Amino acid sequence: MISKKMADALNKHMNLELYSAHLYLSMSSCSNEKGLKGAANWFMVQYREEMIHFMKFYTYLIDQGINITLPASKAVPNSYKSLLEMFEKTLTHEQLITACINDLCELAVKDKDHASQIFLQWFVTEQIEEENNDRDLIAKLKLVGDNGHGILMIDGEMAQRVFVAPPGSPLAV
Ligand code: OFO
Repeated sequence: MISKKMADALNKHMNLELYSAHLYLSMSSCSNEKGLKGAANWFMVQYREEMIHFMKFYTYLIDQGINITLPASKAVPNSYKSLLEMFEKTLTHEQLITACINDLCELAVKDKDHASQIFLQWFVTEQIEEENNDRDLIAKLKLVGDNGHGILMIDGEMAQRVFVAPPGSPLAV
């Protein structure tokens, strides 16, 4: 059993994970429009990862006997001037997610809610990787600047990204 305050906070964050999924699906579409098929693949994989994050929160809340609420989704941007801008926005968004996860962890500690503390640990670790991936790509994109050949090389690397569902993760598209 978890407190109402904890359930509400987890439910709110669950919806933010769904927003993340929509944000990256839109970035996939924008990359495609720019002819960057590798980046489109990278963001599609990211979208699928975010759906797993969303489903992890959903399943945890359901397993705790909570009836979840899904408010109307907020519209996501669908226009970016460059791939660098997309990754700068991605890093900023992931830093927000990290801060929210940290707040949830603090609430779980205050509540002496050991189950939620354990549940949230996976996300604490995941956020290190998420931010690090974005920083790496920003650094590479800054190195090549406006050089089309360089951008296409990075796009080629991004085409290699493959979606791998974490073991035991709930079903997601
Ligand atoms: Fe991108 O980690 Fe979930 O939101």
